Amino acid sequence: MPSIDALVVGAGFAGIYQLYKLRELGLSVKLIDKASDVGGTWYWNRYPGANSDSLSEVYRYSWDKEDLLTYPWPNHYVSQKEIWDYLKHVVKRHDLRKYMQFSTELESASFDSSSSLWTAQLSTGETIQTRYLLTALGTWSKVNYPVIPGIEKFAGEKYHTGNWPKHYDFKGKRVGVIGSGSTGVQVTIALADEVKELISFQRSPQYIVPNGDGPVSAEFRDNVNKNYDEIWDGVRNSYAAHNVKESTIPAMSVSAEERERVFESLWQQGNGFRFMFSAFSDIVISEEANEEACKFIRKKISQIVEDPVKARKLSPDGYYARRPITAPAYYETFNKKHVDIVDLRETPITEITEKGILTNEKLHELDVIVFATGFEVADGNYTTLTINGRQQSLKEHWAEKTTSYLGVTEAGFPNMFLVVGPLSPFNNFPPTIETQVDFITGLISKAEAKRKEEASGKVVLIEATQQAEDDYVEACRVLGTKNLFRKEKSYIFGANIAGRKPNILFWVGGLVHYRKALQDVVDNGYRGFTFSY
Ligand code: NA7
Repeated sequence: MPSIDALVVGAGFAGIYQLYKLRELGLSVKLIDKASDVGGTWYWNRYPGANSDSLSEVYRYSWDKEDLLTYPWPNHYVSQKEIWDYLKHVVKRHDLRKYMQFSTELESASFDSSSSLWTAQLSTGETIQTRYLLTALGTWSKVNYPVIPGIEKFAGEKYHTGNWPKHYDFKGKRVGVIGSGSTGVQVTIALADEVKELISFQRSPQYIVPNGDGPVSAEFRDNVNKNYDEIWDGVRNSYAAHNVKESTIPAMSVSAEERERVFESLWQQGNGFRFMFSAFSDIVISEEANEEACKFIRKKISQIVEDPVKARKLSPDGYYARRPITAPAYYETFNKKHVDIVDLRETPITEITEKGILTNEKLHELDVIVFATGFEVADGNYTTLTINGRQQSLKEHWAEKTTSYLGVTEAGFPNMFLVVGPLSPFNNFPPTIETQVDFITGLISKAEAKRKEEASGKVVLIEATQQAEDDYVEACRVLGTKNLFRKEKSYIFGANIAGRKPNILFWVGGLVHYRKALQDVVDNGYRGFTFSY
C-alpha cells in the first residue's frame, strides 16, 4: 500500500495553503479533491453573479508578498471567475499541481493504533497510508436541498447554486429562485436581466446593504500596496477580519442626527461588514442599537422599492444579526416589472408540481427553479464520510453535538487536522485559513522535530485532550450567548437545516481573540495537546 507523510483533502483556499506549508516542511504530500480542478467553494459556486463580498485586497493570501503586490484585481470585489483564476495562478506559481489528484473523493479514513497511521480509502479504489490526515473540506460545501413535497415531479430545469452547471441558458424563461441569503441575492440580481420572468421565493427577508463595488483606480491600488503590512496587521487584529475600521462608539451615545449621518455615509460607501461594524460598536450586541440600524435599512427599502406591496414583503422585522448581506442594487431589482417577490411566511409553499411552485395562494408556473437554499454548514461535508479515530467514528464523537478543539482537531483522532473545521472563527476566510494552517503546521513541525530527535523515527502522535476540547466547545457556546446572532435562526447555529437541534457551529469571538487564544496555547507548550510515540 502506498505510504505518504500527509494526505490533504480539498483544493480550495485552505487545502492549497496547507499543501504549500507541508511541502515547505519537506513532507511527501498528496492532495485530492472530488472536483476536476482547484477552487473548492469557488469551483462549485459558479452561478451568475457569484462573487466574494469581502474586499478584494483581503480576499487573497497574504503569505506571498511579491504576488500580493503584483496580482491584479480590477474591482473592489472579486468575482467567482477571478477567484478561481487566482487560485489556479497560485498553484501554478508554486508548482503545486504535481501533488494534486482530482476527481477523487475520500470515502473513509481509519486510524490504526498499532501502526499509528491513517488508512484512507479513495473513490478511485486506491488505498493510502498516511501519518497525517488534513481535511480541508470547506465550510459552505455540502449543499442543502429543502424538503418540499413533489420536488422530484418538476418537469423544468432545477439547479442548486452550489452545484451550478457549466452551461445554462435562461433566455425567455420563467425562473423561480428559492432563498434570499447572500447567494440568493446575488443570483437574483444577475438573472433579472437575462430571464423573461423572475420570482424570488423568500422565507426570511434580510437587511441588504449596497456593496459600493466599482473599478479600482491606480491610486487606490498604490495606496493599498504601500500599506499592505499595516492592512494585514489590522485584519488579523480585528473582530471581523475585513479591512474595515471597527467602531468603538456605542450607537446610543450619539444624537439621532449623528446616527443618521453615520448610517447614510456608510450606506453610500457600501459594504455589509462596514455597515455592521464601522457604524457603531454595539450593533450586534445591543438590541436598541441594532433596532436603529434596522430602522435605517427599512426606511431605505421603503424609499427604493416603488410598489408598496413588494416593499412590505422585502422589509425584515427581525434583528440585523446574521452574516451581513451586501450587493449592488438588490432592492432596485424589484422595481423591474418582470421581477416579483413571494413572501413564504404569508403564502407558504405547499408543494412543487410538474408545472412549478404551488403556494397556499396559487401555482407559480416556472421553467426553471434555482435553489439558493444554502448549505449544511461547517460539519455537513464530514457527515458523508466515515472517519474512524482511536475508539469512535467522527459521527459517534459528534452524536450529541458537533465539537472540535480550536476548530482544527478532535480528541481521539490523533494526527488528524480539520482546516477550518467546525467552531472555527466566523470571519473573512483567507486570513482565518492562514491563521489555522500556520498553527497546524507549527504542531506538525514540532512533532516532526520530536520524531527525528527523540522518537527514533517512530510516528509522533499529536492529539487534543478531551478536557481541552470540552473547554473550547464551552467557550464557543458562551461566546454565542454574548451577541444578537443567537436571536436569529441561521446557519451559524445550524438552524437552517430542518429537524437539526441548534448548536453553535463557529467561534464568534472575532479573529483577534482567536489568534490570542492560539498564541496562548503555543506559549504554554501547546496546552491541550499531547505528543506521544
Ligand atoms: P444561506 O445564507 O444559508 O441562505 C439560504 C437561503 O435559503 C435563506 O434565505 C433561507 O431562508 C432559504 N431557505 C433554506 N431552506 C428553505 C426552504 N425550505 N424554503 C424556503 N427557503 C429556504 O446560504 P447562502 O448560500 O445564501 O450563503 C451562504 C454563505 O455563502 C454566506 O453566508 C456567505 O458566506 C457565502 P431562511 O433565511 O433560513 O428563512
